[in-house]
Amino acid sequence: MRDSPRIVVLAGGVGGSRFVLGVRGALRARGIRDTASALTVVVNTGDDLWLSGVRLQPDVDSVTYALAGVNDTERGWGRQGDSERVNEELQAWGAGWPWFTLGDLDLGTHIARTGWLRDGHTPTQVIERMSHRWPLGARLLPMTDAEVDTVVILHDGTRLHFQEWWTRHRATLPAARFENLGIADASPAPGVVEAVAQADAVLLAPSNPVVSIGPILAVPGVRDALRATSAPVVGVSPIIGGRVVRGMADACLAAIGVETSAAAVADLYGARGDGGLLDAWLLAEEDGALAGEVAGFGIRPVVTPLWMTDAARSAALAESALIAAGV
Ligand code: FO1
Repeated sequence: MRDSPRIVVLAGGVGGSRFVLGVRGALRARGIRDTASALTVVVNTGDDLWLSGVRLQPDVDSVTYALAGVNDTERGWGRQGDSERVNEELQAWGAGWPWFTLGDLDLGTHIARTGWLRDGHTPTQVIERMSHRWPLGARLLPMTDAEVDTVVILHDGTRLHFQEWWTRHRATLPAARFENLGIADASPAPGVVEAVAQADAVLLAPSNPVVSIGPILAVPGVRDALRATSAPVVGVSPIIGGRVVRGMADACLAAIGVETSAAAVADLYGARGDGGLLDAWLLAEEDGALAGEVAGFGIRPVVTPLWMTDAARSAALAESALIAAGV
């Protein structure tokens, strides 16, 4: 293996951002300075949307802001210390969504992105351009350059944009299923398949398995790339002690008929030896009793602390994932 391992992380949302920070921290702790060459993050873009004329990429921005150290750590989204003057004006005009806040600094990001997209740049090129502003220490790739926004279909057939279901209704309307518009015709963004093929380890962040990791895996070609890579694929459970750590992943799991349990999510991803993806699965000490069940699926269980309550714990978790992957 090379001195500096090549790590690919599939990520989205707050859990994904914290984990990516942890991986960068673990690589730095190993003395790797050029973490941007070692760490590629494939980010979910299924949460993206058009609102008030601008393109939002919530998960791309969450990962970018977290790596740059400018994220709002309390809310979990947007910029630290942001104001909402433009948002108040938009509300006064009746533009946008009254339940969805666009911070002033955050809007700067959306306006810059939209301008470059309108100029003809692809999302991959825009993210590359945006990653020059701060030393992120990672290469960020969108899962696809296609727009594949998530739609939630309720039991009565009502269709809502994922962000309306998530932020307005706090995922309380029982969902029948999720659909990523046009995903069957999408292809992985340039560099995604190559990064997975050349990786020494592929890590699935403890992100929402249904609406964060699910859309990445649903881009035609991504699942095949994961199954074909010689790198071990290691996942981290987003469930601790039978509960979601943050967010409303339980509502998403319920919609697809999966129990909110660390073992059930491992089974959802499946064992590599059995047509699935995982070689190993990190589960919390609180869920240690499920290790036998996970092993029974043909996935190697690794019981380890999963709480990412600070940078040191996130880095320790990432280090455990790297060790589980044999790097
Ligand atoms: N989440 C909210 O709960 N309320 C909001 O008003 C809100 C605004 C928002 C603006 C930009 C952005 O990038 C994310 C924003 N989020 C907001 C977070 C987002 O809805 C979700 O948490 C993620 O998409 C799920 O990962």
